[in-house]
Amino acid sequence: MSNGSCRICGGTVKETVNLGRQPSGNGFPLPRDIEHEKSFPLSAGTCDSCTMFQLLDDVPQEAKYRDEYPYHASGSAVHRAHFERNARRFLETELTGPDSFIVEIGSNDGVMLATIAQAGVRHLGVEPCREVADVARGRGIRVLGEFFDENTAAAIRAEHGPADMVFGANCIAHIVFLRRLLKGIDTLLTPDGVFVFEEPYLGSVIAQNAFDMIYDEHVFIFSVRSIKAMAELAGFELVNAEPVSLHGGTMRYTIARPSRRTPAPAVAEFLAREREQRLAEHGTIERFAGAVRKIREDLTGLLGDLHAQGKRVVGYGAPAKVTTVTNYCGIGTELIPFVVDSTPSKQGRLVAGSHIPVLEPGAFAADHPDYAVLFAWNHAEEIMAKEQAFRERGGRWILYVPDVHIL
Ligand code: JHZ
Ligand code: ZN
Repeated sequence: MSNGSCRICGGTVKETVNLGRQPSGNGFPLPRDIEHEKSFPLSAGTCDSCTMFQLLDDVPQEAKYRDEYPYHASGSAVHRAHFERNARRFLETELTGPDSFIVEIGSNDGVMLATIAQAGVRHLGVEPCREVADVARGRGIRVLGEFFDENTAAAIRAEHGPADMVFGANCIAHIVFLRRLLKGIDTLLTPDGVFVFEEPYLGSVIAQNAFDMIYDEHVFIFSVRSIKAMAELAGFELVNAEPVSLHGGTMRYTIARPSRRTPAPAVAEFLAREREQRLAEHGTIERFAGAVRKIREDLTGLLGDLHAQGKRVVGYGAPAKVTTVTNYCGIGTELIPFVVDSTPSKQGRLVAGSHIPVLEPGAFAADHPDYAVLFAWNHAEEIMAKEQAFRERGGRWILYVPDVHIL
């Protein structure tokens, strides 16, 4: 175990969870490209000073956010409905002026901005991954194909004027140079503007032993306490924290310039709850690391037993999480011959590192296996509703969070 330096405050980050060497979570290489696959150390811990949970090592940004970045945020009906609700709320609260302007960092395929664009409100997505950005453009959304930092922010302000609101979902915690991003927010926001972002919540990750939320893209996993510290270091104030049910537990944070907004009671409430849960303490993360080792033992034990009994087991969903789980547990095609996923850009590719093929969901429906490991466990309801025939024919789901169990 080794220590690192906090990307937010310069404090000491103590390595507490070590998931070994891993490829990039959303790598999904083509079979012909696996010989060029790279791997990186994947370990994490919290900062002694500001409490930010973070990875110890960096994976180069360009290795992760390529033109053909495979994740499409519109791939789930539940997610589409959620982001449309977000957009409607923003239109009713922050974007009510005659010429309001919203910028979204990491706008992906336009899942949120589509509603803003339809309402005719000025907007700009900032998205470096070309294929998803093109999908958004095809929906009538303006997108700048860049990474967001203080320079991009200055260029956007020069061209479009200040933004009433900046939004980001499932991407702010990806940004190694978060302090530069916050400088950009400072450059871009109007005096009363807000930066709203929703990201996987450390409290939920720990409560559910969701170790598969740890992969190269998730440089940080935020808590209310660490975001409050980060906001203050950057000259902002945390004014709201709202839980969101996506991705197994997400928190939506609102930060504003100091004394411009009255902080919602939820901020103090979550801070108190995190203190009670000892979320910032190394001991808590050490217990989590122990639970994760037990999940590995139980899952490989169960899959090994089923294999010995001649049962057919496949995987359902190819989220980035499948990369962490299969590589950490050493699960390959001998135990899981394939996984299915509805995202066309992942089909025909392999899970990075473990090289399990990703097929289209028809491969599951055509010949139901005895068991399916639900790697997209955060979409359990939507997927189980869609795949009722599997259960009806006696198929069983295997889940591995918060512990290994069969449904
Ligand atoms: P899903 C994403 O991670 C992406 P991932 C990102 N890296 C991030 O930060 C986190 O979220 C928070 C498929 N699926 O949403 C679609 C079906 O096959 O859990 C997806 O490939 N059938 C930005 O990758 C995958 O499952 C279905 O019916 O962990 C789910 O990926 C449904 C609903 C989904 O995100
Ligand atoms: Zn720190």
